[in-house]
Amino acid sequence: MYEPKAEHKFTFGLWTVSNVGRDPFGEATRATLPPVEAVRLLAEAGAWGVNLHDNDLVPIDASAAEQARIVREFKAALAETGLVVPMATTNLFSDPAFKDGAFTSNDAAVRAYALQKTMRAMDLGAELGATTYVFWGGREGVESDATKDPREALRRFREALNFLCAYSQDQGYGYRFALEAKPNEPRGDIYLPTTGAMLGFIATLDQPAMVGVNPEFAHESMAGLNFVHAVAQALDAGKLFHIDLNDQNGGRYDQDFRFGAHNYKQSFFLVKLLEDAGYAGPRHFDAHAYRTEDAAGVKDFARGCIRSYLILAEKARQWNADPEIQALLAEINAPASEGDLLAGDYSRSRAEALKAQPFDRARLGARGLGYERLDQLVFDLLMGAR
Ligand code: GLT
Ligand code: MN
Ligand code: MN
Repeated sequence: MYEPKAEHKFTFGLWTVSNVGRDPFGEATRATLPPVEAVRLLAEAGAWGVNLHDNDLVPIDASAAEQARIVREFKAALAETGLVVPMATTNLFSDPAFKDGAFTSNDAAVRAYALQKTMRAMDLGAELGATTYVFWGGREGVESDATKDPREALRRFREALNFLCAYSQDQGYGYRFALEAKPNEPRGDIYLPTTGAMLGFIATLDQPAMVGVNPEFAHESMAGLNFVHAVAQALDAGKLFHIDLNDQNGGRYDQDFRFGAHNYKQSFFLVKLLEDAGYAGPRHFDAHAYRTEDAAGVKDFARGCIRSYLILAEKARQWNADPEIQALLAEINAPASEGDLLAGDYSRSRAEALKAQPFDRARLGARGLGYERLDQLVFDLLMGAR
């Protein structure tokens, strides 16, 4: 019943299952998992694809010959397992060269290097078959606004994206770009901190149609925002090009927990939103196993992400088929005679009619809406009491 299928497009970042459990206070608790082994682990866990940063696969200082060998071996593992690479991205945050940002750095040499590194990583992604290219500007920010002009930073970021859109077209790669927001960490403040901010920024680019968003559950939650609403806005704008599924307990450090680990209710409404909307893109898990886990625990983690999604998708189907729930929803949305006043486009006569319409304000305010009963049914459904 909870078997993943190709149509679900479950993917993981190479960096997720390869996470070694290092944190700011402690060293690695797991051995490095070579990319080829990560691919095998993901195939066993039921994934459809694997996504990567350039340096998840090819070390930053690899020679051309080393890169060729690594890519050859990786492709062999893909062929052996049937996994695909639908998304690629650039590591523009680990190397000390990017300590003050990549595309928004004050140093023109760093900005130029970031463009070069991204073009090369786009070449690599295209070679592996990727069609989505993610931009997470982890270092694009500041600790102090004394150090960078925020309007200049936006201008630099825009110029870089415009250049790279043109590069993708010039090479015939057919990439769609997906911008990923995060409010902070590793910078004190990261520019364009929310999905909504990204959506506003996209409209200022040379080729907005090529660019959408990659919202992440943990990142929106760190900002205290409702992730389901952020994803809904992206869907409404036709801009949900990719999604980073994971979990997060409130406004803390970026926890990147296993999908479904913490916010059962939000996760349910997120899955219901994606399923009801017919979202057809990859369902990408950008999470990692607890630092307590060994290799077997990492596999449990990966399986858990997929299983939780499938269970919640089944719950969403149950919700849509439940007569009591659907009757309540029908009641909430029942057409009232006043609804006619809202039908159709603006006209002067419609405006006049609406202005003249009497409303029983006290009755509107006094009416109970039955949301307690409905919301309890969410709990009952999720806890298996239905
Ligand atoms: C990094 C970050 C993620 C981004 C990845 C893409 S890298 O792990 O925490 O949220 O999606 O660059
Ligand atoms: Mn992410
Ligand atoms: Mn994260």
